[in-house]
Amino acid sequence: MAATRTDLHTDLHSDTHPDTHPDTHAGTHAGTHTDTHCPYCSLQCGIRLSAGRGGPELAGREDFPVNRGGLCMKGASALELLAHPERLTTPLARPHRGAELRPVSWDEALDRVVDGITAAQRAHGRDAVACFGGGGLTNEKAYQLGKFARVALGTSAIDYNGRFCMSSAAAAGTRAFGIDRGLPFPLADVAEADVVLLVGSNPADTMPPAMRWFEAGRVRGATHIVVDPRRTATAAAAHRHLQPVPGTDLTLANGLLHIAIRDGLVDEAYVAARTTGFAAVRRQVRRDWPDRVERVTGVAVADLVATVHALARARTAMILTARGAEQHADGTDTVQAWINLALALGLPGRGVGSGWATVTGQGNGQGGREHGLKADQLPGYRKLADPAARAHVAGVWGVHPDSLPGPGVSAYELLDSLGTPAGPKVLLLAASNPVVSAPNARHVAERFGALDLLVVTDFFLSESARMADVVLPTTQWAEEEGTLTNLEGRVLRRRRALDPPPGVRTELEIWHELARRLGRGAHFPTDPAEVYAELCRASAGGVADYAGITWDRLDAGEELFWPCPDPAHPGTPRLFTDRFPTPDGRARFVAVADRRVTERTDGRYPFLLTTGRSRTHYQSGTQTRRSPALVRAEDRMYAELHPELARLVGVGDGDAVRLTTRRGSTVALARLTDAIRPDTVFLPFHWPGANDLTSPRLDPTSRMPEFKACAVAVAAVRPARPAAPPAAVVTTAAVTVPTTRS
Ligand SMILES: Nc1nc2c(c(=O)[nH]1)N[C@H]1C(S)=C(S)[C@@H](COP(=O)(O)OP(=O)(O)OC[C@H]3O[C@@H](n4cnc5c(=O)[nH]c(N)nc54)[C@H](O)[C@@H]3O)O[C@H]1N2
Ligand SMILES: Nc1nc2c(c(=O)[nH]1)N[C@H]1C(S)=C(S)[C@@H](COP(=O)(O)OP(=O)(O)OC[C@H]3O[C@@H](n4cnc5c(=O)[nH]c(N)nc54)[C@H](O)[C@@H]3O)O[C@H]1N2
Ligand code: SF4
Ligand SMILES: [Mo]
Repeated sequence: MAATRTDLHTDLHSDTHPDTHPDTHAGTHAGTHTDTHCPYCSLQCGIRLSAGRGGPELAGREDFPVNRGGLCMKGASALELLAHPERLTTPLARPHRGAELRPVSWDEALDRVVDGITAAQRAHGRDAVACFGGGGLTNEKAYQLGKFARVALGTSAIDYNGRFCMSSAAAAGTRAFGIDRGLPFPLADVAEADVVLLVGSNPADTMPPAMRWFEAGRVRGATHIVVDPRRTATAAAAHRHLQPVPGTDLTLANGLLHIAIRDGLVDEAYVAARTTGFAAVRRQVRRDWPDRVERVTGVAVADLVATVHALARARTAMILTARGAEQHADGTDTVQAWINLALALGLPGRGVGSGWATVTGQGNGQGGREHGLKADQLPGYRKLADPAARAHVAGVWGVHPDSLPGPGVSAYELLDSLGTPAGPKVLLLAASNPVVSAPNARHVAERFGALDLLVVTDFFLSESARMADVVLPTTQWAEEEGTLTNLEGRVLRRRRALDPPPGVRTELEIWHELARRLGRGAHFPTDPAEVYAELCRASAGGVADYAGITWDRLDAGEELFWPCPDPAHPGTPRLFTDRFPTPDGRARFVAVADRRVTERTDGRYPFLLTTGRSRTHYQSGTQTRRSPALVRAEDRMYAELHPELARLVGVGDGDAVRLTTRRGSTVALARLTDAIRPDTVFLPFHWPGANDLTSPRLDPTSRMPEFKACAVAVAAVRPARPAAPPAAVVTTAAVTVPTTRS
C-alpha cells in the first residue's frame, strides 16, 4: 500500500497549521504536518496528517476538543483509501447503453454531460435535469451544487441524502424551536447532564470517540437511559435499557409525558413562561395511560415511571434522539413527542447540561442542510418560496429573483420520478450511493436505468456509479480545502495535505467547467475560499448565519459555532438561553397522535425488520468495503436474530438466512444474539440487499422513509451452510471493477 500511495501522490504538503507555516503548499519535507478532519461522520474528529518515512501518517488530534486524540476504526483507517488501487483517476463513459464504461478525456466526458443536459432541457424543459447531493460534501460544495441547480441549470429538481438521515429531526426542531441545529450546545455538555435519555441512538458504535463525554458524566454519577430494540454497546453501558417494539417511540414519549402530568412533574413555570401549545398536548396524552403504552411498546410500566421520574428529578437532563426514533413514516411527530416531553420538564434552554438534541450523522450532515442542497431551500437555511429570501440570494448570485426556480420534490420522490414521462431524464449525482442506501433500492436502480443520462461524481466506482453513463473522478478529504459543520454547529476547516492523483478534479472545478459550457462559468469560481466567502454573504441574515465566521478566523483556530452574524461576534455555542428563535420567542408544543403508520405484520410477514449501522462500516460501504483493515474486521452482511426466533425458523449461528418483505428478498448470515427483541431482525445497510427490503413510505412533513421498521418473513436457506457466500452477500473482493488503468 505504502508504495502505491507514494506513486500516486506527491508527498505531504508542508504544514498549514496556524502555529507554524500558514498557507504554504510548497514543501514536501518530513516532520511537517497538516491538521484536518475525518472523512466520515458528523463528529468530525480532528486528524493530523504527517509526512512519515513510508508515506503519510495519520493520528487523532489531541488539541481538537471534540475527540481529544480519539479516533474510531473508520477514521483510523482513512488513509487506506487515498491511494487505493480501485481509485478512479480518469473520467469514464459508456459509448452507448449496454456497453462497458471506458476511460475518456475530461473534455469528452464534460461535453457528453452538457450535450445530454441541453438535449433534455430543450425537449422537456428545465426540470428535465436533476441533481442529487450528499451530506458528505463540504459547505462550499453543498452551496455550489444548490446554486448550480438553480443558476446553471435553472431546475427545481434537486435534493440530497440528508433527507434519508435527519430530516425528521430537522422538521421537528424547526417547528418547535424555529431553528434546526443538531446539538444546540457543545458535545462536551453531555458530561454535565445528570440524566441522559438516548432514543434510537447508538454512539458507542456510530461515534465511539463521543463516548468520552458520556463516560465523564457517568464517572460524575450521572444516570443514562437508552431506548433501543437492541441492547447495543451504548445500552449495555447505560443504567437502564428500554427495549421497545420498533416504530412505537411516539407512543412511548406520549406515555412518559402522561405519567409526568399525572405525577405532578411538569415544570409549570417554565411551560407558562417559555412555551405555547401545552393545553392541547395535555389533552392529547390523556389517552396514553401507562398500561396501554406498555401493551403497544412492550416497555414495562415500572420502567416508564422510573425513567420519567429520573428525568424530572435531575438538576440537569438531556433527551437525545437519533435515527432509531427519526427514520419512520411518522418521524417528525415522533421527534416532536420527545421534544414535548423535554419542554414539559423544562429542559431546553435551562442551562449547561440540559435540553433536547438530535445527533446528526454525516460528516457535513449539519452544513449540508443549511446551504441549499434541499429541494425547498436557499443558503442560510432560507426558504426558496420566500420572496425576501429569493431577492437576497439572487442579489448575491447576480441573477434576477424571478429566474430562480421554485421548490422541488424530496429525495425519494425525485428518485422515484426519474425517467418517467413527467420526471427528469438526466441525473447528476454526487456523494451518494442511492442504489444501496435509498429505500426500495431495486426500484431506484430501475429508475436509474430509465434515464437518458446518469452522471456520477465519486472517487470509487460505487454501485450507483457502476450504472452511470458518465463517471467523473473527484478528490478525497485529504486532497481538498474547505469547511464542514459538525453535529454541534461548529464550523471546521478541512485542509489539503496531499495532491490528488493526476487526472482527478475537485467538484468546484467540475461544476465550473460544466457551467462554463452552459454559458454560466463566471458564476462558479473554483477556489473554495472564494466560494466560502460568497456562502457567508448569502447566509447573512438567515437562520444559519455564517457571515462572521470568516476563513481567516477559522484558520486562526477560533472555535466558532453558527449563528455568527459579524466578524466581531463570538459565535453561539449554546442556543435558547434567553429565548427561542420563533416569532414570539417561545418554544412550541405540538399535539401528536399515534397514527399507526408502521407497516403491519401478518401471517406472511410476521416479524419486524429494522436496519442501521455496524461499528465497522460506513453507510453504503463504497469507502469502507474497500478498506482492507475494515473488511478484515467484517466482510459480509449479517442479520441479528434472537436465538428464540432462530430456533423457530430453524437457523443456526452463521447460517444463511433469507429475509423477505413486501418489496424484495435478500440473504444474510445469521448472527444470533439475545441482545435483540425476539420479534425483531436487525440488518446493517452497508452492503447491497438491505434496502431491497425497506419501505419507501414517507413521513408527510419531512419526507423521511421508513428505514427503521417494516414487516419481514424469516426463513432458513438450504443447504444451511453454503460453501461460498450467498448471492446477495457481496464482498468487495468478489466484485470485478472495470478498471480505469488497464
Ligand atoms: N460505524 C458507523 N458510524 C456511523 C455511520 C455508519 O454508517 N457507520 N453513519 C453516520 C450517519 S450518516 C448517521 S445518520 C449516524 C447514525 O447513528 P445512529 O442513529 O446511532 O445509528 P443507527 O444504527 O442507524 O440507529 C441507532 C439505533 O436505533 C435503533 N433502532 C432501530 N429501530 C428503532 C426504533 O424504532 N426505535 C428506537 N428507539 N430505536 C430503534 C437501532 O437498533 C440502532 O441501535 O451514524 C454516523 N456514524
Ligand atoms: N436501510 C437503511 N438505509 C439507510 C439508512 C438506514 O439507517 N437504514 N440510513 C440513511 C442515512 S442516515 C444516510 S446518511 C444515507 C447515506 O447513504 P449514501 O447517501 O449512499 O451515503 P454514502 O454511502 O456515504 O455515499 C457517499 C458516496 O459518495 C462518495 N463520496 C464521499 N465523499 C464525496 C465527495 O466529497 N464527493 C463525491 N462526489 N463523492 C463523495 C462515496 O465514495 C460514496 O460512494 O443512507 C440512508 N439509508
Ligand atoms: S467517530 Fe466519526 S469522525 Fe471520529 S474517527 Fe470515527 S468516523 Fe471519523
Ligand atoms: Mo445519516
